[in-house]
This record gives sequence, C-alpha cells and structure tokens, in this order.
Amino acid sequence: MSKTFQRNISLTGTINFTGLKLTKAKEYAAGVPGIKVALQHSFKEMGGLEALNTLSKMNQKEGFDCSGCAWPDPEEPSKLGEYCENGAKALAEEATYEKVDANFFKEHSVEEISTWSDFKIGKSGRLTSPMVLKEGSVNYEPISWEGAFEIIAEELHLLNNPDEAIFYTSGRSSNEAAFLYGLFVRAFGTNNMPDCSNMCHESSGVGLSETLGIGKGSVKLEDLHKAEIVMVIGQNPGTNHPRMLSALEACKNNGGKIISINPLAEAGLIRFKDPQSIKGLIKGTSLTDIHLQVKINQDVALLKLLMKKLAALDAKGELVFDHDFIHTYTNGYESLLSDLDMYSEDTLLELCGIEEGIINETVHLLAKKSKIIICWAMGLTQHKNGVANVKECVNLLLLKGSLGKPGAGTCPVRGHSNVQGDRTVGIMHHVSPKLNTTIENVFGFKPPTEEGLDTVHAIKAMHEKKAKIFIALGGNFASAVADTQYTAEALQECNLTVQISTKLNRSHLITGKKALILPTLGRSEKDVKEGNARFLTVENSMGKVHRTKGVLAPKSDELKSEPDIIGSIAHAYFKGNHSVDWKHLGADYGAIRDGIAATISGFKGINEKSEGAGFYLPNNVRELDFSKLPNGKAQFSSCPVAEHQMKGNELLLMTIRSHDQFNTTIYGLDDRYRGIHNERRIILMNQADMEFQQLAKLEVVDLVSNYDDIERRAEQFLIVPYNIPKGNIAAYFPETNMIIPYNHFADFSNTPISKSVIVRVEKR
Ligand SMILES: Nc1nc2c(c(=O)[nH]1)N[C@H]1C(S)=C(S)[C@@H](COP(=O)(O)OP(=O)(O)OC[C@H]3O[C@@H](n4cnc5c(=O)[nH]c(N)nc54)[C@H](O)[C@@H]3O)O[C@H]1N2
Ligand SMILES: Nc1nc2c(c(=O)[nH]1)N[C@H]1C(S)=C(S)[C@@H](COP(=O)(O)OP(=O)(O)OC[C@H]3O[C@@H](n4cnc5c(=O)[nH]c(N)nc54)[C@H](O)[C@@H]3O)O[C@H]1N2
Ligand SMILES: [Mo]
Repeated sequence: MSKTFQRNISLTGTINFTGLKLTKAKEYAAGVPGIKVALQHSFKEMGGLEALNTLSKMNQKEGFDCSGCAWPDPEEPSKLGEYCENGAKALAEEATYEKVDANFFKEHSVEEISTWSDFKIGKSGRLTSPMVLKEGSVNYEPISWEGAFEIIAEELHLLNNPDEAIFYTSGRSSNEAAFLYGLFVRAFGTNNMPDCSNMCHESSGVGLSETLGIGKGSVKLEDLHKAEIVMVIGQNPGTNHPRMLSALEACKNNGGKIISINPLAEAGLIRFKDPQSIKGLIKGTSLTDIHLQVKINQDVALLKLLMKKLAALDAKGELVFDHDFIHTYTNGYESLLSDLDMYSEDTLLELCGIEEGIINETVHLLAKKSKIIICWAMGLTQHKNGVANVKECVNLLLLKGSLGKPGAGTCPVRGHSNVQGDRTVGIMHHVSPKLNTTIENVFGFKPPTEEGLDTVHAIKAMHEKKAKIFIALGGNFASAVADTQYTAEALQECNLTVQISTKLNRSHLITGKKALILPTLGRSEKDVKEGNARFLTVENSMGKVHRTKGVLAPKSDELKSEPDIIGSIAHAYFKGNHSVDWKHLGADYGAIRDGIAATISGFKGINEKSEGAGFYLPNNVRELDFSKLPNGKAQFSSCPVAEHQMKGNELLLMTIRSHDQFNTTIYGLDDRYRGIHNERRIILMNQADMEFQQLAKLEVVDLVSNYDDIERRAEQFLIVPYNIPKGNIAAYFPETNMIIPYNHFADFSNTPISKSVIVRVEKR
C-alpha cells in the first residue's frame, strides 16, 4: 500500500499463488493447440459466431488492423484467416461482453478494486461511460462528456505554465488521433509527450538514426522471404509476433538460414507449425539453424566476436566483407577494426558464454552470405547499453553490405500496433524544427521550441511536483513504467489524472487527487458519425500506411472515438480562441489526414492511397541515401562491451512477457511454450545457481534490487529450474516493475533497464 495519500491503494493487488503446474518446455509454436486456445478465448468473451465472423475480417484489406502487434500483412492474406493466437486473444479482450459501468463503480471502490490481481481487473470488462473520481472520494461517479471536458480545461488553465502538464501516448492510437493529440499539445504549449516507445524501441530509434539516418527498419516483408540469413536477436516471435513465423518459414523454404540469439531457447524459434496452412499444420518446419545462447546483455561481446573472426578471415583474403559497399557508403571502417583489436577472442568468448565451436559455425555461415537481415526487439533495447546493441547490429550489416538490396537490412520488430505511426505523425518529446515550421505554416500557431519530458523524466517531474496534470491517450502508465512505488507516488501527487481508455486497468486506480475515465472505441468497433462509417489509418512495423475500419457494434452508445475526444478537450480549452477549429477537426478524419499530408513528408494523397494494401513511407536506407549523415555516409560505431558490477550472490534479471499477456493486460495465467501453467509469480533459474544458493525447486523467495543504496523488493515468487545461462534469471513484467529503479536507464535513449536488473533472491 502507498500510505501517504488520500486513498489506500494497493499497487500490486493482494499477492497470492494461483497453483503452478510445470510441464516440459515446448519445441513447437502454434499449430492446432494455437487455434484451439485462440478460439477458446474469443468464444468465451464474445460468443462463437461473432468471434469467427470478426476474426475473418482481421488484417484483411476491408477489415480492421489487429491491435496485437505491428507485424505487416502479406499482399495476399491467407484464406484461412490472417491472424494468430495472440491476435485472437487481443480481439477477445477488446470485444468482450463484460462491462465496467456506473453500477460497477458504485459497487466497488477504487480501494477495493486495487486489491484485485491485474488479471481480474482486466477481466472486469469494457469501460462504458465517462466517470469522475472526485477529490477525497473512493468511488468513481458518472459525469457527462461535457462536464469531463470542462474539468480538464479548467485544470489546464490553472497551471502556472504549460510544462506542468504531461501528455502520455500508448501505441494503439491511429495516425489521426496521434496527430491531432500532438497538434493540441503543441498548441497548448509544451513538448511533454512521453510515449510507450520511450520504454520500448527508443534505443532502436536513436541507434538507427545516428548510424543510418532513419529511426525505422529498412526491410519489407518480402525481403524476409528472400534473405539468405535472418538473425533474430532478443526477440520471442512465437509469443509476441506469431505472424512473423510464417515469414521465417518462407525464408527457410527458399533455402535461407535462421540464427537466433537469445538466453532462452524460445519455442517459436525452434519449430513452427503454421496454423494457417494445412501442410504446415501437419508437418511443421524446424526454424532455427543455430541458437546462440548468449548471456543476458552480452550481445555486444557476441557481435564483436563474430565480427572479429570475420575480419580475420577477410584479412586472409577470403572476401568476407563487401569492400565496395564499405568504400562507397560508409564512414569509420578503420576505427571499427581498431576497436575490434582491443578485445581478445578469449575475453569476448567468456563474456558471451557460448562455446567456440558454435561461434565458428556461425562465422562460417555469415562469411559466405550477403543477404542478411537482423530482426530484434526488447532483448536488445531495454539495457543500459541498448543503443550500443543496435549499433553493433548495424556494424555487422555494413561490413557485409547487407543494406539497400533485396533480402537484406534492419528489422526492429515493433510492439504496439501503431507505435511507429504515432511517432511518424509527431508524438515525441524532442523538437523537430522542420515540423514546427510546417505546423506554423499550415495551422497558424508557433509550437514550443523547448525539449519536453520523456517517460522517466515525466515520472520524476510529477514526483517533484513540477508537473501536476497527467493525461494518457491509452496505455497503463502506472503498471508499465519502472519503479511502481515511486511512480505511484508521482501520479498521486498530481491534481488531475485523465485516462482515455478501452479497458479498466491499474492506472484508473492509482490516480491524482481528481481523476477522469474517458471511454473510447476500440480498433475492432464501428466508428459511425452522422450515418457514415469512418476509417482510420495506421503504419506497420515496415513503414507501410494503410486503413483500418472496425466491424463490430460499439460496446456502449456513450463511447467516443479518440479524435472526437481530443478535439473536444482542445475545444473546451481554447473555447474558439485559436487558429484551429478543434471541434471540427476532431470530427473530420479526412481533414486531419489532409493536415498530416500538409505537414509530414510522404503522406501526400493519404486519403486515397491508404486504400487496399496501402503505401510505403519514404526510407533513405532503402535508397542507400545517407546524405543527411556526417560526410554523407552511413556510420560505423565503436561501442564498449557491457559491464555489470555484481557481488557473489547477485544475478542479472530480465523481465519478459508470458505467452498469455499483452504488456500489462493479462489474458490468462499460462506460459504454454515454456511449460509454465496457472502461475505468473515464477523465476526461471539455472540449476547450478539454485545449487550454489541452496534453493529448492518451487522454493518461495523475494526478488530484491539495491541501486544507490535503495532496496526495492517484489514479494513471493516460486523458483523454477530452467535452461537459462548461469548467473541469469527471468521473471514476468509487470509484477517485477517494483524493483526496477526509475533513475537507471539506457544511455542516449533513456529506456528503463527492464532486461538487465541486478537482483538477489532472498528466501522468505
Ligand atoms: N502476445 C503479445 N504480443 C506482443 C506483446 C505482448 O505483451 N504480448 N507486446 C508487444 C510489445 S509492446 C512489444 S515491445 C513486443 C515485445 O516483443 P519481445 O521483445 O519479443 O518481448 P519480450 O518478452 O520482452 O522478449 C524479449 C526476448 O528477448 C530475450 N532477451 C532478454 N534479454 C536479452 C539479452 O540481453 N540478449 C538477447 N539476445 N536476448 C534477450 C528474452 O529471452 C525474450 O525471448 O511484443 C509486442 N507484441
Ligand atoms: N519490466 C518491464 N516493463 C515494461 C516492459 C518490459 O519488457 N519489462 N515493456 C515496455 C514496453 S515494450 C511497452 S510498449 C510498455 C507498454 O506500456 P503501455 O502501452 O502503457 O501499456 P499497455 O499494457 O499496452 O496498455 C494497456 C491499456 O491500454 C488501453 N487500450 C487498449 N487499446 C486501446 C485503444 O485502442 N485506445 C485507447 N485509448 N486505449 C486502449 C487499455 O485500457 C489497456 O488496459 O510497457 C513497458 N514496460
Ligand atoms: Mo513495446
């Protein structure tokens, strides 16, 4: 409980074990069990007929975009449906018949709800009408939409300056909603726009921009089919991007090889049975050719070792590197070689913890090929040296000339379904002078020129009472960010917190003095205005913009679309005294898209071009145009290997996703592929570490971190012996966010160190 505030709110819910059952970890991902589980979830929440009908429209040209992840759709979607088990779960979660209405809040106080588990809170259902939590009260009460907008406008006017407000965005919002939100926040006068990207792929954005001139990946879906080698680093596609497995399978069928680099042997990377193809269902494909079981956060050491051995072969005249490419397009080759010289092979081998035989096999494979793609996700980005991890990947691709040609390139695999689009259309705390100028020309006001707060700095500002209003366009800030206790204190210091949401979550409970819930339409729901069904647009992980149009009846008549809500907040604030007609703009998506096209490059004609398969945004790496970088060249980088000062019994913890969750939304209590059932409070640990620390299987322990002499504790976990490198452990988030210090984050990208937290395990 956090004690010092007006309400007695539990930050974690009452901690209980739910009945762990262990089975052998799986080698196959998806297949028949995948379909069965998917349909079980959707049938339970929304009924059989509606579920099947709706799933058939997911990721199809005339349907809606799955909110599960940002993986692109193939040009010809599968006739059996273009969705995966976890997409079906995401839909079931949004389309559930359960409702959180005014009666629910009358019956249950926020104090009571906060004692429930995240699983139970999520299963309560969809938010149906605007609600207010008044100062001193513990029950939300109904409020009219106009009343809610008025409260926000009033509180915003009371601030001493616009930088006392924070406007968070999660990555499910459409391009239209995100653009309008960014425009309003700038018109209001601040760049305080933290977003989920700050905790996610920010390290990729920074690393790629500095080396290649664009913060996005360069490959298209068909490149994966053509690649000779796909390296999948720090990513668990079987759970988090299941549709990617079809692309990896196509690569294999065309003779490509797959190298996975991961402390865990994740099921989806070992073998795959495609649930969308009859042949695949029966036979299945073995995916990974080489698994490099790297120690947590030693990817820089591993990549350096691979490059060092490749450089030795190249020096012998074996033509391993693409010297024409290096000469024409790159800067810093010599410094890269000197950097590699600084490390001995033995040191690098020991750091990454992999047998030399497998390393040599990998080097041999890489030496001969040039169509190489590197895919990665949170296993690379959420470390102190997350940016360095990304830059080392770029180094390898530059050496091999693996950019700007078919079957080669960078592939940061995005998380939220429109997190990339939100950034493209202006959600960022940085200042873009070019965007500011175009906004001024098109919309007639001057945006602020001072850098805003990102996620970690927004928390600090609220904690220090420098920020007093927190508004969230989606997401679950309280649970998703690091350092749950500190964050809860920060949010509770605010005068007003506002959540624009589809579903109930802990951020509706850990609130400011006053709080508002503004319920919004989900991706799958029809968005009808004056008889017209409206569409929105999103950008996928590979930079393609396309339409999304809901098909289901909205769960309540009172729901408003995100653009309508944002337009109304802006209208209530400016009351007509502004160069932009906010009310009108919020209601007219075509006009918002015209605004996007007029301010952001690559969007001309978006109203028409977004139809059907959609259109690609410009990407300089695809054109091998590095003119914006120093000397007009792509940049090699020299990055030090990661160092962790660990004491005798300390371990390095990665906080990961189970197969039954979407970030802070808990779909169920199983992590089927890893053989964990009916329990989330587990720690995966190497048998040798268990013996060293005298811990028995299923022993109950606490996880404790100690940064800057502050002890943080997450209570009650069960030890599960697992195939994970010695000295490393894994547990699920958000249960573990209690022990991640808010003030330790990645250099240059400020991403919390969610994948390398130094901890000790304490017996209870
Ligand atoms: N079903 C489902 N889909 C999702 C999500 C979800 O929660 N559920 N979340 C969405 C979001 S927002 C995102 S960002 C993505 C996340 O997608 P992922 O990044 O795949 O998610 P994580 O579970 O965080 O997995 C990280 C993987 O990296 C490995 N890893 C951890 N540390 C290291 C390291 O130091 N080095 C290496 N090489 N590997 C490491 C872990 O073993 C794990 O396999 O998925 C998106 N899609
Ligand atoms: N320890 C640890 N912490 C992490 C991570 C980790 O790996 N380890 N991963 C980080 C990552 S990669 C990310 S992206 C963040 C995620 O952080 P967030 O994006 O803030 O969190 P989510 O859990 O995705 O948010 C779920 C909520 O979004 C709302 N929602 C869902 N759909 C919609 C919609 O269409 N519109 C609106 N307005 N609301 C909607 C629902 O109310 C739901 O409860 O968490 C980060 N936190
Ligand atoms: Mo993410």
